[in-house]
Amino acid sequence: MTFTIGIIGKPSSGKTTFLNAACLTNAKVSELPFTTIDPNRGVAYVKTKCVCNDLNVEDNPKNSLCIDGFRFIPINMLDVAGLVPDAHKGKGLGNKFLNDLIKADVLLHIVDISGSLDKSGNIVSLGKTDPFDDILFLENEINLWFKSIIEREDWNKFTKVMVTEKRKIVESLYERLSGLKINKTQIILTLKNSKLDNKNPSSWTELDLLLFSETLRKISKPTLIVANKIDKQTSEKNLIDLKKNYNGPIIPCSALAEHLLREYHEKKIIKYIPGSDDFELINEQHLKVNELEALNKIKKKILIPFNGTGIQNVLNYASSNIADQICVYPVSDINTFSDNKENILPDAFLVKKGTRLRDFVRDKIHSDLAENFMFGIDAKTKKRLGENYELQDKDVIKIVTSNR
Ligand SMILES: Nc1nc2c(ncn2[C@@H]2O[C@H](COP(=O)(O)OP(=O)(O)OP(=O)(O)O)[C@@H](O)[C@H]2O)c(=O)[nH]1
Ligand SMILES: [Mg+2]
Repeated sequence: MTFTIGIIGKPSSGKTTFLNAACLTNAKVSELPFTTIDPNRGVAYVKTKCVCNDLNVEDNPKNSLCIDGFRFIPINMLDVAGLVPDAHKGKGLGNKFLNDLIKADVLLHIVDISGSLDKSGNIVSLGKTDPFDDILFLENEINLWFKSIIEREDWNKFTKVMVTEKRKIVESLYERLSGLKINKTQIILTLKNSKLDNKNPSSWTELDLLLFSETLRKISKPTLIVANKIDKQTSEKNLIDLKKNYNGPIIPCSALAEHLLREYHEKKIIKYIPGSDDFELINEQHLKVNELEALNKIKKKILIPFNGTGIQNVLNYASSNIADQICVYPVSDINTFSDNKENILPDAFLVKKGTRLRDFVRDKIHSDLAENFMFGIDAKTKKRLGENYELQDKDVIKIVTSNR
C-alpha cells in the first residue's frame, strides 16, 4: 500500500494550497472558510539521497524519479475540509469527513502561524489569534473522532461479552478497529502506555476511554505541526512563541511560495528542484517586472532565511522522522543493479523501519512471490539474507524465489 499523508487543520489555514504546492494540482483555493468540502487527492514525492552515486551507476527509474542524485518517491496526499471546535457535536461541517483519513499513515496539521484567522477561519487582524490554541482544539477534536470510532453505538454490548483473558482483549479490540490501519502491536502499546492493560474494558470509565483514544491516536496517526504562511509579517515571532509552548517538531513553510516556484519551473522560466534553497532564472525575458520582484522577494525572505519553502522538508520529515520510513531498492541482477529489462535501479519503495524481508516481499513486491520466496541477496555485499532480515535504509536487494 502506498504511503499516505493526510492534511488537517482549521478552515483557511492553507491545507489545499499545501496540497496543490506539493502535488502541482489545481484544487480550489480561496480565502473563504470551507472552500474544500469533498476531499482533494494528489501525488507528492519524498526526496531521499539516491544510491546511484554510491554505486557509481546511471539509473533509469520506473516507479520514481532521480534528479541530480536525489530519488523522488511518490506518496499519496489527501486534503479534507476544515475542522472547527465542537466539530464532534456537528459544528462547521462536523467531523464525519475525517473518515476519509482513516487510511493515512501520518497527519500534517497545517497551522496559520501568522495568527490571522478566527476559530472558524474568518480573516481577523494580523497576529490577533494564538496558533497554539489551534493545536489544542484540533488535537481534542481528533481524539474525540477516535473515541467515536472505538465507542460506536454498542460499546457496552461489545465489552460485556468480552473474554477477560488479555490476549483475547487485544484480539477483540483489533477486530473492532480493523478499518483504522492499526496493528496488534499498536493496540498492545496503547493499552500499556495508557495503563489500561490490567483493566477489563467493561469497567473502563469515560476518562479511560478518552485516554485510550488519545494514546491510540498518537501511536497510529502521528502528527506533524506545519507552521504555514511563514511569509507573513507576524509569523516569525509567533513561531518562536509556539516553539516555547509546544513540545514537538514544528516545520515552518510557505505553501504559496512553493506553488509559485513549481509553476514557474513547469513553465520553464526558472529551474527549481523542490526542497532546494535557491532557483535559477533560465527564461527571465518571459517575466513581467512585478513577477521578477515577487521571485526575488521569495528568495530573500523565504528561501535564504528558512533554507527553502519548507514544503519538501515537511514531506521528508513526516516520512522519515514521524513515520519512520526507509527506502529500499529491489533489483533482479546483483551485478548491474537492474531489473530483467535492463533498467538500472528501477524501483524505490518506502517501508517502515523494522520491516522484515518476508513482509516486504508480501506487501510491496507481490503477494504471489511471497509464496515462492526463498531468500534475498544484498546486491552491495552479495550476502544472502534470510526471511527475518530487518531491512535497512538504501538496501539494494534481489528476491530469490523457488521458480526464480
Ligand atoms: N500568505 C500566504 N497565504 C497562504 C499560504 N497558504 C495559503 N494561503 C492563502 O490562504 C487562503 C486559504 O487557502 P486554502 O488553501 O483554500 O485553505 P484551506 O485550509 O484549504 O481552507 P478550507 O478548504 O476552506 O478549509 C488562500 O487565500 C490562500 O492563498 C501561504 O503560505 N502564505
Ligand atoms: Mg481547502
